[in-house]
Amino acid sequence: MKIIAATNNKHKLVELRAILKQLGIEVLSAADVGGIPDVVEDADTFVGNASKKAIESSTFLGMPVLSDDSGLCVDSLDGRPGVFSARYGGAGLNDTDRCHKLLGELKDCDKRKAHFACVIALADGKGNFLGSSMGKCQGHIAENMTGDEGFGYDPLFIPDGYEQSFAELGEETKNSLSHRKNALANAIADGLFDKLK
Ligand code: ITT
Repeated sequence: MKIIAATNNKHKLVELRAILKQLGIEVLSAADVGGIPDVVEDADTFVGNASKKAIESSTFLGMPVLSDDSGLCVDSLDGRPGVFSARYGGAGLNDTDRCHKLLGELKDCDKRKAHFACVIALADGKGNFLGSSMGKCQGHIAENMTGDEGFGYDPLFIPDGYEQSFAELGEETKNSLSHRKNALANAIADGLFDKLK
């Protein structure tokens, strides 16, 4: 089976491809099909944004599409940056700037519990929204950035059961336990991909 990932984030694409390859699903990029227009992510939930991205992109392409809306939720910040993870601190910041901003907000704070969340949504390109599934990965925010793999907040996030950040643990370990892996596993268990057959 082939499906297009409606994402402009090349790191997500690499992870989605690696995880779904093991399940026999080939992931095409937006570039592979000539590009897709940007979707305005103005919903206030991961489900809302993921659904919007899947519906608008599949309608534009007339092809089956998978979308991913994800972010980092920090308990002591009432779940921030959450759905605003990609825009935390405003436009013009890069991933490293955003990590520093988060470390600044958590300065002297010993309550560092956090989780990554990911919602995978599917639409069939024939006007049907096929549903969405969420996955989470629990952990905590490190005192400093470590590691150089991955993207986004990976240098700060230490998953439960480990002592290294996602950026230190690397792709294979991250993809075996991440929020994205769990969301895809749930989407498969929920039968979303079966609706495309
Ligand atoms: P698309 O909407 O085009 O898919 P995006 O990067 O804008 O790309 P989101 O709106 O879902 O995607 O924002 C997700 C942000 O959350 C992402 O830019 C990272 O800052 C963070 N994030 C999500 N998953 C992550 C992961 O696995 N590791 C590190 N940071 C992650």
